[in-house]
Formats: sequence, structure tokens, C-alpha cells
Amino acid sequence: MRWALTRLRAAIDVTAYPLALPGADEARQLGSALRAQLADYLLPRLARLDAPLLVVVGGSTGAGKSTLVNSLVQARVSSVGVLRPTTRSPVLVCSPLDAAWFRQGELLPGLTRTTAPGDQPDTLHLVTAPALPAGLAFLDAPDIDSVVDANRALAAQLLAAADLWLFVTTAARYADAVPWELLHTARLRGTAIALVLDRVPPAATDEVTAHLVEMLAEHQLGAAPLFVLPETVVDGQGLLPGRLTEPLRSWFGRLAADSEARAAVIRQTLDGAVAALGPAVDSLATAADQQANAAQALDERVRSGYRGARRSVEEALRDGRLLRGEVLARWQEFVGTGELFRTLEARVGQLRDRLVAAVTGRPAPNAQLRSAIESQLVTLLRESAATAAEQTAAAWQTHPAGAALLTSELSRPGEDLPERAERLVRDWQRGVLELVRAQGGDKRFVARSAAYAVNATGLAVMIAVFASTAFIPTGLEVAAAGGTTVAAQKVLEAIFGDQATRNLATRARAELLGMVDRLFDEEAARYLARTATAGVDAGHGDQLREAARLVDAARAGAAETAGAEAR
Ligand SMILES: Nc1nc2c(ncn2[C@@H]2O[C@H](COP(=O)(O)OP(=O)(O)OP(=O)(O)O)[C@@H](O)[C@H]2O)c(=O)[nH]1
Ligand SMILES: [Mg+2]
Repeated sequence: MRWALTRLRAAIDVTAYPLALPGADEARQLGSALRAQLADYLLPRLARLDAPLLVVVGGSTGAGKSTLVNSLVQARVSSVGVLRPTTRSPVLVCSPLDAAWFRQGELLPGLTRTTAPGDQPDTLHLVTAPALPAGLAFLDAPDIDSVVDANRALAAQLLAAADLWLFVTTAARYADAVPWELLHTARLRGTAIALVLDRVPPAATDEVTAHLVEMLAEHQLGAAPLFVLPETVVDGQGLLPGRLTEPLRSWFGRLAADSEARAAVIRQTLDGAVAALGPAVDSLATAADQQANAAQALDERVRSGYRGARRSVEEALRDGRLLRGEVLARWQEFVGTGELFRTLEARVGQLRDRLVAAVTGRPAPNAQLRSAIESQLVTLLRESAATAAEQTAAAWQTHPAGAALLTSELSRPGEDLPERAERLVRDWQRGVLELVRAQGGDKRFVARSAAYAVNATGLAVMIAVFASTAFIPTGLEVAAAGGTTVAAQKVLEAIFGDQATRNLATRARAELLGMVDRLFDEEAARYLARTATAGVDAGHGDQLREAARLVDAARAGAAETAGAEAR
């Protein structure tokens, strides 16, 4: 069983609920409460079933808890005060014979043992009381309904470490909601509970007691022992008169004397606490699954946003949009005047030779066309990246976890995107020229082997990429631009009519799209890093369920062994 619980604790430890989903806060709180209970109580208790029974005295603010503990052990071990709340740092009082166990710090290991009273919530003031029999200890806890947050949290943590809850409330406060919520939880969990109705005005005793008994029955707590203490005057030491606390003291005395009765109380609370782990861990697992699903959904929105960007680049390459404006003008300039080409024959080989010839000795238009292509492409990439960043941000904004992770810089392209896009295009252009040069061995292709020829062909290939379907810019500014355009178009037609150019263009296009993919992957990675660093793991839900299943199996095994022993 301890092994199964240790494993469960590890599974709870590694599971985080970082995404801002409804229920995540609750899961975080439940997770840390369970972790605390395993460390504070379940593991040390299972390791030492014979350790003293710990009675945690909890209840309403100012109900007289500290006074009661002092009176039960016949010493002023815990401060009593008129200012609420008085008890901020818990006080544990035990027999000197049990002091070593509590000092050792197996139980409630997170609390530093002190030998003097303090007001730090992370300390445990240890006191011994010779009047207290061995085998039984009291822990005076802060108020469970405190106005001080730390008090409430600590009180809940201490109650989860109790073998027995001694609930103290008063005639004035017994109907308050908070104690009943805690009592309800305790009952569901099977925790051993006893109650003290303190400071009851004698005249109201019957009425108040009857009402409380009714409420206990309603909450299925009718079996819990109830002690009613009338309002009284405390003595000079601040202790209650002995005859009033006598029934309570003798009840605890009997429990201390009877090791079997004590073991039964411990077993009841322990079994209940272990059994309650299952449903609690189940709800953690559900929350963990929701985290994983949300992380996946957010990532999918990112991928879909950048798939859209990739598509828009592909489309722009396909629909000839890039062949307009500056690129077209430079292309026309590049291929020369209409004069030259009007006389061209349609034969491709000749045309190519003419093209090369036309370009030879005319480096300026060459460079201009190349930079026109570059700036067109860079603009396209920047626009597509900007749209993707914006659309992904919008998609995240509508998701609660996404909205929480979103930052304004995510909704814009990466800061260095412009440079990366420029580098990409230049690299690609260089790559296209390489490709052409590599074909240089094929004399058919670069007849003159001059750098100009490579450049000219390379640029023609790039242009071909911009019009990569059977598309020729027919109707596109043809009429307007007149002869020059017609010539340029003829060259295009010729280029497209040429299988070798088409093959090169296909390769160049694939290369460009591959580079664009990597560029957008890097852009998307900024988003994906957000969900990745959040630390959600899709396996955590199943790990939790598996760990809970092992705890259940260990419980069933333990029950069977106990049954066999009983027979
Ligand atoms: N007259 C009278 N006063 C009591 C009785 N019980 C407690 N008091 C006083 O009520 C005040 C609060 O008592 P505490 O014992 O400090 O109450 P507490 O529940 O420990 O309070 P917190 O730790 O602040 O939650 C003190 O002034 C006590 O002396 C009682 O039965 N009769
Ligand atoms: Mg107190």
C-alpha cells in the first residue's frame, strides 16, 4: 500500500494544470491538498500504525478550542485570547512518552518543530503534558472559518492529518456553513469525528442541543459522539472547571487505555482517507486530460494558421499575381524591346539563344529584375506571415487558455522575420542559379556558358516559377503595354514551351516552398513554444488513473488479508 501511495504521490507531483481552463484552479488546489495529505498523514501513518493517535481540535473561530485543549491536559499549553484569531501556529500537546515520535517529524513534515509558542503558520509548537496518557495527542489548530487565509488553509491541512477530528463549535456558531462543509467532507471520507458544543447558555441547552442533534442526523453524523459544555467561568489559569470537562476527559482516557479501540479509530480514518483518494484522483485525471486536450487544440490552431500562410504563398505563385507591376516591367526591360522579339521565330532553341544574346552586355536590367523578384517575394512572405500571426492570435483569443497565453508580440510576425524572408529569397535565387549552372554540362541548356547566360536562364526560370501552371499572363496588361509586353509574353510562352525550363521551374518552385515551410515553421514555433513551456503532458491523466487503480488494488488486497485474518 505504501508503495502504491508513493507512486500516486509521484504522479500527482508531476501533473501540473498550467493552462487557464475552468477547473484548473480547483485541480491545482485539490492536487496540493492530496499531496499534503499523503506526506503529512497517510504515508507516515501507514509506516507507523502503532504511533500515538492524533486528535486535531478544529472548529469555529473563538469557540474555545485552546481553552478546551488546556483544560483537557490540565495545563496552559496553548495561548488563549480575546483577540481573534488567537491560535495562528498550531500547538501539539502529547505525553512526554510520545514526544520523540512527534518531534521526529514524520508526521506533518512540512512544519518546523518549535519548543516555544510562535505565530508562524509553518511551525508546530510541541509541548508535553504529564497529565496526558501515552498513546493520545491533541493538536490545537487555527480557526477553520478564519478571516486569515493562512489560518483556514492550515486548519484544513491539519484536519487532513487527523486520526480523529474533535470539532468545537458554540451555541452561537454551530449553524455556520463552513464547519458543516468540512464535516460533510469528513463524513464522506469516513474520518472519525467527535463534537463539542461549547459555551452553551444553560437556559438554551435543550433547544440548541436538540437542534444540533437534528442537524447531525441530517448530515448522517448522528453516530458521532457529542459533548455539550455549558457556559462557565474559567479559573485563574484560564481552564474550565474539571467537572465540566470530565465526560470528555474520561472518553479520551478510555480511548488512550484501549489500544484496540485506538487502532480501530486509526484504521477507520485511514481507510476512509485512502478510499477517498480514488474519486479525487479521478477528477485530477479529468482536469489533466482537459489540459492536454486544450494544449493540443491550441497547437492545432497554430498549425492551421500557418498552413493558411503556406497556402496563400502557393496560390500567389499559381495565379500569376507576382508577375504584375514591377516584376513585369523589369521583365519587359530585361528581354529587350519589342523590336527584337517581334522578329523572333517561335523555335525555342533559337529563342533561348536570342534571349541570352540580348542579355549579354546588359547587366543592369538583369540586376533590376532580380531585385524586383526579390522584393515581390519578400513582400508576399511578410504579408503572409503577418496574416498568419494575426489569425492565429485571433484563434487563440477565443480559447480561454489561449487568451491567457497570448502576448502582443505573438500577434505580429517574429521581429527578425523581414531579414529572414530577405535571406530566404536571396538564398533561393542563388539556389536557382546553382541549379541552372549544374545543368551547364548540358550544352543544350546554357549554350554560351557565360555568367550572363546562367543569370538570364536563372531569371527566366524564376519568372516561370511565378507563373508555374500553364498560366501565361494573357490579357494581363498586354493591351496596355503594347508591343514590349507582347514580346515579353512571347518569350514567356517560349519558356513554357520548353520542357527543360519547365523541369527546372518545377524544382525551383518546390525548393522555394520548402524554404517557405521552414520559415513559417519557425514562425509557428513561437506559438508552439508557449504551449510547450506550459508543461502539459498528454500522458498525465492516464498516469494518475493507473496510480489510483494500483492504490485501489492494494486496498482490496489489504481488505482480503484482513478478512482472512479475521476468519
Ligand atoms: N467564560 C468563558 N470563557 C471562555 C470559555 N471558553 C473560552 N473562553 C474564553 O473565550 C476566549 C476565546 O477562547 P480560546 O480558547 O482562545 O478560543 P479559540 O477557539 O482557541 O480561539 P481561536 O484560536 O482564535 O480560534 C478566551 O478569552 C477564553 O478565555 C468558557 O467556557 N467560558
Ligand atoms: Mg485557539
